[in-house]
Amino acid sequence: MKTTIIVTGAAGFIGSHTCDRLLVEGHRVIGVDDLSSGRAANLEDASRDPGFAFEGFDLRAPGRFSALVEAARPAAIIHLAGLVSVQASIRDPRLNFSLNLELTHLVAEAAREQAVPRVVFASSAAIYGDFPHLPLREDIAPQPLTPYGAAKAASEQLLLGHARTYGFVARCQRYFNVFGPRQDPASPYSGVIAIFLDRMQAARSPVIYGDGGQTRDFVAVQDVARANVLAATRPGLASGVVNICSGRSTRLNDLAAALAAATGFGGPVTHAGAKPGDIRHSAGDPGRAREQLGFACEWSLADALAALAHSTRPAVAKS
Ligand code: UD2
Repeated sequence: MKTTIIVTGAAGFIGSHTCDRLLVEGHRVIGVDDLSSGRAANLEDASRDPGFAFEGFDLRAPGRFSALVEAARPAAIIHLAGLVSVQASIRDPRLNFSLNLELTHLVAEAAREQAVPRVVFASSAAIYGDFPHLPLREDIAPQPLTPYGAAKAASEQLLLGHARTYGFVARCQRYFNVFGPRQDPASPYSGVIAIFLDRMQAARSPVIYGDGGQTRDFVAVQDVARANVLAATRPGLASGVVNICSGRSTRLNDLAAALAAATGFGGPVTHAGAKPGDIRHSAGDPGRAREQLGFACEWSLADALAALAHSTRPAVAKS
């Protein structure tokens, strides 16, 4: 059934792909974003679709979000707005509290007041901290190591509690290492794939922190967007928490080699000291998302990297 869905953080990396996917499936989409970190250019495709409307305001503006939800009567809110940088949450825990917990409460309240049937939330593998036994399963008790992870864990509980008390469905999506088109490589804290790709396309050596033996579970943003749409629209879902991951572990050294192959980069890879606090291994168990959402990744890492390298215009070589 085609419905109206509100997406917060619509102009962000995951948000814009989620809007695109909803529109492809024929839903009406209202994207909300204050453009503080999201970019209007990310919504170029969506904006050409008559089913898309954009609302540019800060979710904390008094009464604005609630009024929008009241007018739109959405079948679901997909709440993706937040502070995306783990390092920024350590530098500024107050900002993290406001953007990664207060906003969640505001969205939960709007869902309660306007009887929205479903809320989908952008949670993170960061809630697991450095749990040593892999793959990571959803029933592990959260042990976040940063304000970012703690706010994500608290937001999950806040939403699930509101959902139980007031009778809506809350779906918490624990994203692993998401990558793909529109991920901004400019910040030193952006995803490793965006950074490596940017450097290799400018004929600059990527820098691997540590020995490169650390592993991550990389998931393509197009798959994440599809998982968000399933969480928002699949009939009969109860509240729950799922990993959004591939279930595959990739060593950083292998990632660098695969990206070199995809870009034709022939230069050396540089190594630097390991990042303090860097998690050694991370891999999620994708089983529960398969059971509950009918979700499995469609993109292999190799195909997604090749498509990404192909679609990204090489940057002008930097000195
Ligand atoms: C990811 C998430 C973060 C949080 C965390 C939870 C991203 C971008 N970040 O952090 O939001 O959920 O997981 O555990 O998905 N690296 C290099 N060279 C570089 C950049 C990175 O070697 O130029 C290494 C880095 O030290 C790490 C790996 O690449 O070992 C992945 O780094 P990342 O920043 O992409 O993501 P991660 O796992 O630290």
